[in-house]
This record gives sequence, C-alpha cells and structure tokens, in this order.
Amino acid sequence: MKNNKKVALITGITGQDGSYLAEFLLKKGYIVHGIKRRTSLFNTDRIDHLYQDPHEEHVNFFLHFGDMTDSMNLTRIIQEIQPDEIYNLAAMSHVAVSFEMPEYVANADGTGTLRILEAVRLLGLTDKTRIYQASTSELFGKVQETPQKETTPFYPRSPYAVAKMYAYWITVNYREAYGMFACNGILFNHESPVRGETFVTRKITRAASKIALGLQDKLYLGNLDAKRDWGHAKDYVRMMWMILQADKPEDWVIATGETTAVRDFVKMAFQYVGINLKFVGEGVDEKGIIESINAKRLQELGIENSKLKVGDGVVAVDPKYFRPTEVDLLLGDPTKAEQKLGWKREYKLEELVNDMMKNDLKLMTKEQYLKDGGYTIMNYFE
Ligand code: NDP
Ligand code: GDR
Repeated sequence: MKNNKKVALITGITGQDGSYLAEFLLKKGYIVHGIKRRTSLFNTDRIDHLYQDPHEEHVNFFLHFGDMTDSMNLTRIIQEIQPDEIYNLAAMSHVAVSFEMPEYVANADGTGTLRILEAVRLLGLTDKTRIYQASTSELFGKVQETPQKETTPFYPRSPYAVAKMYAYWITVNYREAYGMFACNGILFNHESPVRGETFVTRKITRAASKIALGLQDKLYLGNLDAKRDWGHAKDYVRMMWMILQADKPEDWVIATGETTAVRDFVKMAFQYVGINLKFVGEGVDEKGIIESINAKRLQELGIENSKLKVGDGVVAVDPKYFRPTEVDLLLGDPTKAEQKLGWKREYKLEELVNDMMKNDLKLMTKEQYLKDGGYTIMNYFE
C-alpha cells in the first residue's frame, strides 16, 4: 500500500526550533527526518522524547548524521529521503560568537543554504520539494525604519547577519531562477524553556532561578538597553509550516509587534520569584538592586530560608558581553502573515517569561539537590 504521509527533512533538529518543529510535524502525521551532527557526547536532549526505536514497525522519526558544511553528505541524505518539505534551521546561531568565528559562520549559515538549494535542483526535485529558510530579524540590523517589515532595507551588523543575508538572497534567487518553492521566514527573536543557555533570555531566567535558590550571587550582562521583539518558539514553528502550505512562495516577517528592553526582561524574570529590582547607575556602572522581596511568593514556590536581602546587588554589567557592532532595536510588523496566512500568536511576553521561569526553577531545584549531595555543578556564563 502506498504511504501518503508527507516527508519532511529538518536541518538543525537538535536545536530549539528544530525540536518544536519536529514535534509539531509528527502531530500533523508527517514522517520526519532530521540531520544531527556527530558529537563526542549526546546532543539530542531536546528531541529524546520523540525518539522511536528504529527496530519497531511504523517508525516515522529518523535521524541522520550530517553537517551543513558537507555538500555530498547533504545531497545524499536529500536523495535518499526525497522530502516534500525541507526546513533549513541549522546554523551557528549566536550573534556574539559569530564575531569569533566569521569564516565558519559564512560557510555553515551562508553557503550551507546554497548546498541545500543546489542539492534539490541537481536531484531534479525542484517541482517536488518546498524549502523553508530560517532567515532573521538580524538582517535589519542598524535601524532604517520601525516597525520592520518585508520591505524594510537590510543593514546587517554581524558576521552572522551577513551570512544570513547571503542565505536570504540565494533563496530568493533560486525561487526566481528555477521556479522553486523556496521561502524566507524573517523571524524575530523567539524563546522558550529549551532556548540555548547563552542567549540573553535563558541566561536571565536561569540566573533569576539560581539567585532565588541561593545557587548564584550575581548575573552579569552586557547591553541592558538593547530592545528585542520576543515571541514564543511554539508560535513561530507553526508559522514555518504555514509558510510552506501557502499558495505561492513568498518571504514573511514573523514578530509580535512589541519590543522590550533587556533590563525590563530581567525585571520580569525576577518578579516571577517575588523579587522586585530597581536599576541604578549608568553604563558599565549600572546595577540591579533588590528593592523589595515578596516572602509569600517565595514560600509559594517552595523556596525557604532565602538569604536575599533588600539592597543586595544581583545584576551587574560586564563589558565583555558588549558586541563590536550592536543591533539596538528590533520591532517587527507581522501584518502580512496575519492577514494573508491567518497566523496569530498565542503567547504574550509575560506568558513566555512565566513558562521559562517555571521550567528553570524546576531545573535549578534539581541542581540544588545535586549540589547538596556533593556534586560539582558547572556554571558557564557565556
Ligand atoms: P539553535 O542554536 O538552538 O539550533 C541550531 C541548530 O543547528 C542545532 O541543531 C545545531 O546543532 C545545528 N547546527 C549548527 N551548526 C551546524 C552545522 N554546521 N551542521 C549541521 N547542523 C548545525 O537555533 P534556533 O533553534 O534558535 O534557531 C533555528 C534557526 O533559526 C537558526 O538558523 C537561527 O539562526 C534562526 N533564527 C533563530 C531565531 C531565534 O530567535 N531563535 C530568530 C531568527 C532566526 P547542535 O545541536 O549540534 O549544536
Ligand atoms: P540576538 O539574541 O543577538 O538578538 O540573536 P541574544 O539573546 O544573544 O541577544 C539579545 C540582546 O541582548 C543583549 N545582551 C546579551 N546577550 C547575550 N547573549 N548575553 C548577555 O549577557 C547579554 N547582555 C545583553 C545583546 O547584546 C543583544 O542586544 C538571536 C539569535 O537567536 C539569532 O540566531 C537570531 O537570528 C536573532 O535572535 C533574531
């Protein structure tokens, strides 16, 4: 009997978006293939709950070793799978780190996208395979206009954004040159409880949880003035799928239409654990100080004997987190996606913060048990 299930290939399946998208597509009845890198330790934490024993019958989730820098590997996988849809999410996605390894980022994030498009073309899958390219609001970079929409000019401000700019245009070019169904989703920042630990939101929610539990004294951050349009990853992966179901291939901005400073995100995270912060000082001397503590809230969360006091400084600035060139303000206009595709976000910022805080508090409580049991807990601040 012919299997009519749609087949999707996700690059970057072990990442934040890849894991949510895989879960979403499996629920929709897709057969999902993912590319993961070979690593010396397992890196599949985010997708372990989706794993299916390949020895069983009716398996619809498969992983393949691969890398965006290896064309032959990518071409072979696409040839074997013959996917209906490819979601190209793999990338070295950390803006600050891209200044440290610009050539690699150009290769993986920029040329990597070309490798996928070219494999589809060479394999004669141009009419069959639809391609989603994970483009980014970082393309807008230095502010030209706000809110930023599909027609706003790009001005990338990091090696990451420049590589993504190549990926954006090569996707448009293959669409126009070869009639491919290839689309860019220009996604603004989106976060979740499984966001990488070194992105600012997750760094903050982890630290606020640890500080409340007495596992960390201080949170060091860079630019507190930066403003971002933060949404929930769950809302955004749904839109990736919608983009590939549209009547024709186009490029789309996905955003919430609201922007918040890093400093205010910090306040919201600490508020969750009953700690009110006020910020004093300026520039590198700015500090986040405890203004009041809601003891009842701490108790509600099961945090007893907290040693925190009013007046304690728990947030400070470390210039090492400043970037050589910064993106000061991101604020997106998702009108096109809302009107033409009927997309609507479900999560507000406060719900996102609560979701992340709830998860991190649970994780850090486990860490506390381990620490009390004498285990060494590594604390990476990058
Ligand atoms: P993550 O950093 O969480 O995940 C990136 C994924 O790419 C991981 O699976 C990673 O593998 C994989 N990867 C990295 N380099 C390679 C490589 N050379 N070959 C194969 N796989 C590789 O990112 P997100 O899930 O947050 O983002 C998904 C995509 O969307 C990225 O392209 C990102 O640039 C883009 N984007 C993200 C936004 C956001 O706010 N989250 C906003 C706009 C765009 P491993 O697990 O082994 O590291
Ligand atoms: P961003 O996300 O660069 O927008 O890229 P990140 O969370 O790293 O930074 C957001 C803003 O916060 C400021 N900031 C800090 N950032 C980090 N990481 N650590 C700090 O200590 C810190 N202090 C202040 C940053 O300077 C910045 O202004 C994310 C990634 O997911 C990209 O892949 C994606 O393309 C864009 O979002 C849209």
